[in-house]
Parts: sequence; C-alpha cells; structure tokens
Amino acid sequence: MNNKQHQTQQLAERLDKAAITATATPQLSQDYPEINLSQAYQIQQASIARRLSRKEKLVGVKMGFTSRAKMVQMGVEDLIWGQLTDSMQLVEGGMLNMQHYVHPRIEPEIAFRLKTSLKGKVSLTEAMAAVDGIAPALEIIDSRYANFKFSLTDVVADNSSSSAFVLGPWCSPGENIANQAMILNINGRAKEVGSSSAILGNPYRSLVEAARLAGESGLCLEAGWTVLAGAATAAQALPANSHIQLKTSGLGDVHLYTSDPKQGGSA
Ligand code: OOG
Ligand code: MG
Repeated sequence: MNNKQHQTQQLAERLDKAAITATATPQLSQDYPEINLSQAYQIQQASIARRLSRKEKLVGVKMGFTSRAKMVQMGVEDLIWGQLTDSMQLVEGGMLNMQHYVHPRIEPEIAFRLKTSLKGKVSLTEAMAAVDGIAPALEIIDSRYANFKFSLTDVVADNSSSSAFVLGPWCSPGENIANQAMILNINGRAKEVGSSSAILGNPYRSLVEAARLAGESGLCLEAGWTVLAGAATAAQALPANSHIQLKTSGLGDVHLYTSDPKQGGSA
C-alpha cells in the first residue's frame, strides 16, 4: 500500500467511526487540502467496503445537489452521488432513533426501482425503460462534519451525507413524475413545498446522471436497486419526538416518526 492508499483507508475509517458513534469530525479538507475529487470517491468506496465487511448489502445509490434549492442551501454546485446499504433503509411509518445521528436533516425525494441494470452513458428513454417502480421517499442526511459544513470533496468522501431513507408505496413507472407537488410536513405543518420538476427538470434525468457518475467509478446500477433522485427542496433539520410526512399529488405519501432522544427507537 502506498502513502495515498494508506491515507484513503485511514480517512475512510475516521468517517465510518464518526457515523457509528454519531460524533462529528473536522472537515478532511482542512487537514488534507491535497485531496481531490477522485480520492474523495475512493475514500467513500473504502468506507462502504467497511460496511460491506460488517455484512451490510449494497441496495442502491443516491444523488445529491440535483435541485437548485439544495445547491443554494449547501453552497455546492456539482452533482454528487453516494451509496445506499440495506441497514440504511427504515420501515415506512417506523421510528428513527435520534441517538444514532449527529445532526440529521430530512429531504423530500423520489425513488426509482430498477428492473434492469444501467451502466455509463444511457439515454433518458433507456433510463425510463429500466424502471419498474417509482415511490415517494424521505432521505435522512447526516453530515459527519461539525456544523454540517463541508467542501465538495469532504461531502463526497462522507458518502454524500447518506444516512437513512424511507420508501413509500411503489407506483407504476407510467405515473407522471415530471411535475408532482411535494409537501414536507413536520408535525402537520408544511415546512417545504416544492415540485418534482425542481429535480433536474425531470427526476428521470437524475437516473441518467446516476448511471453516468457511478459508471465513472466502475459501478453498474443493478437490477433490483433503489436510486434516490435527490431532494426537490432544501433540507429541514429533523426534530426529535416528531411526525414527518411527505405528501405528493399523485404518488402517495411516506411517513416517519422520530424518537425521544433519551429513549431511542428502532433504527
Ligand atoms: C449532501 C447530500 C445532498 C440531496 O438530496 O441533494 C442530498 C448534503 O446536503 O449534506 O442528499
Ligand atoms: Mg438527498
């Protein structure tokens, strides 16, 4: 192992431990300004390898910064992606254990389920033909960096803040998803209101980008996988003891509860 590979492994371990112990860590870019985007994805890959060695299974990918609202909120202009494992999926209507997260936020998203694999450059038509289900989804992001502050390379190394997700009911891929109203309610109050069109003009474009970006790292989006298209609105801080609901105009709803921080929950 050369020095750079050694550093990649060490930083992956640092981020993995920060996630496991729900403790924030300083931004990598402050100590190691030499880390470029390619090494950041290698750190992400090494941190996922640690999860897989603990018997977690890869079940999909998530896209980030696919809407203007998210880019503006976080001050990052590039599309990013991260990886989803089975242990990140929460039961619909379940209880999120607030003790497992540093400073979680919630995002209204749309998920795709693939029936055939997608790799590299694919057209919009090919991407659409690979989907056999679409669902409303909530993503829980939790940056492992102090104050939820990061550079592009920091967030990529940190698996693009992936931490958990919840899927609503699967709908037919024939449903129109280009202009779904998306309302994020927290304890019955609408905190974010947006449209699925905010996701690259059409969430299916996010699937095209997911295949391309994952392909650049040699990864194929596999049949059976879930792809999260990215948030349609800015993220909201996730409060404890709360009921979270994403309501869509035509794809149904998805719910989640958050625990009392002293009592924990199921995930
Ligand atoms: C990075 C992840 C962004 C999205 O849906 O845009 C993301 C972050 O904001 O921490 O998941
Ligand atoms: Mg997201």
